[in-house]
Amino acid sequence: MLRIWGRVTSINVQKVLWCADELGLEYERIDAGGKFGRNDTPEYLAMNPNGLVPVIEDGDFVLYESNPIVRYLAAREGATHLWPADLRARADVDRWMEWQSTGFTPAMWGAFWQLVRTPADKRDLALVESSRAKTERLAGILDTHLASRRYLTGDGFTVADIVAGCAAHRWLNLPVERAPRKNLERWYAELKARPGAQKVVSQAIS
Ligand SMILES: N[C@@H](CCC(=O)N[C@@H](CS)C(=O)NCC(=O)O)C(=O)O
Repeated sequence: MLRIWGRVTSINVQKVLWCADELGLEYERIDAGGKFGRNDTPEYLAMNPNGLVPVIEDGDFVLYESNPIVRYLAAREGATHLWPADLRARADVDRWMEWQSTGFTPAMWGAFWQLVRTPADKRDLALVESSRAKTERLAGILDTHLASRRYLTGDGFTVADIVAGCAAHRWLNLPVERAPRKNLERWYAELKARPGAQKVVSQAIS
């Protein structure tokens, strides 16, 4: 059976769980990372020398990096509705996955770390504000993009919506001021209603 290593509170583990649930996969999940530790043992580092979660084991195949894991699982199941076979459609999905992992999530990291993981008397509020402002700009891009599309790449839900949806869940639940974003909020509400999203959207950000 597919084995997924990682705590459910990790945004990168959440992507994998959401994808596996969309695909109706059976899996065993093992808590690792954060308060569970385990990700610094020699056994774990042999699977992922970065010591980060998630990692999957699919038989003797081991893979780390959440977005490639999500693509691997969709391809393994032949789920071309989630990760298209068509070259250009797939490039569009990949582009939004990259945008999530190199832009949207890193932008909100400072605000997240300070407001969720740092005691109130030790917070760097300038860092919160610069992170908030950077993320607001990107949320504006997402909102404009979603004005003319149901999902990130058009009419169909794809793995791009899964990974950006995990990031949106974090952003929309951070205790910061946000401009109203009607299209982004409509899209997030639709994602939130999906059975596959429940493990993610039921998590308070932590
Ligand atoms: N690029 C990696 C990043 C993985 C990552 O940063 N994971 C974090 C949790 S979101 C982690 O393992 N942190 C250490 C810990 O949880 O102990 C991916 O997408 O899988």
